[in-house]
Amino acid sequence: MILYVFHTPELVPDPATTSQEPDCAVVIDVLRATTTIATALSAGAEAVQVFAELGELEAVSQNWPSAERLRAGERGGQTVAGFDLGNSPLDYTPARVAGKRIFMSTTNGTRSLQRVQNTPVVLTAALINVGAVVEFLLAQSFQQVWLIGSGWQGSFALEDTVCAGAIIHRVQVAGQDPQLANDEAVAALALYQQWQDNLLGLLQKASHGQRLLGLSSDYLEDLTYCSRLNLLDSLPRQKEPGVLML
Ligand code: 3SL
Repeated sequence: MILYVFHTPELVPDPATTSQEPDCAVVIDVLRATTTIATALSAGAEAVQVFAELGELEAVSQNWPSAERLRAGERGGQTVAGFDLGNSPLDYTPARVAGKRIFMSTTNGTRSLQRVQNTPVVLTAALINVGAVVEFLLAQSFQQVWLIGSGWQGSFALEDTVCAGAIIHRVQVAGQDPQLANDEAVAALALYQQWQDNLLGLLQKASHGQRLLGLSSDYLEDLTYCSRLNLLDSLPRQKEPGVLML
């Protein structure tokens, strides 16, 4: 398996100008979109449908029965006014989301998903579901897999890179010897090896962790949850462009 890591969606090669194509894209936004997606689906949400733009989300979600939908919106770490939910994974309880379609837009994570939505297989990963992601990757015979961080508005994010490193580490521990095809993949593995025993400490140091804690110290609960390795056996997978299901 050839593994590439891209720190942000902007660094992903443009399908229109490259012949390079992965068999599988794994989108990562540990703080917090992909942690929330894994949690929502594990809590029984019917699907999570993602949008880069809030206007498009509002238009498409109108066509869904109102009792069976929830609108989730985050900008700058805060819930979008008038939406049912923000992006705290802790709000996605079975009582709230079971049977519902979640129409979601976040600052960075949903943009990353949109960037690779034409890849044959698209998964989402967070620290809480790395085991399920790696189990799936090992069971397939993918030639080339891209691990894509969401970053923050075009910049590198420690938490997404450490998750990419955790995936690479698990693939190696399982006895596979993946080819680490770019420097980012080597660096991601090194970051994970350095921080694997203190993932919460890394999330607290990360600029987006700091941003969230600056909004409210209550977000420490979110960071703690997002740092828990392999908590859920949940594998969100794109079933049609922009629609993730188990
Ligand atoms: O950028 C994103 O997509 C979000 O996950 C950011 S936040 O953690 O909800 O602030």
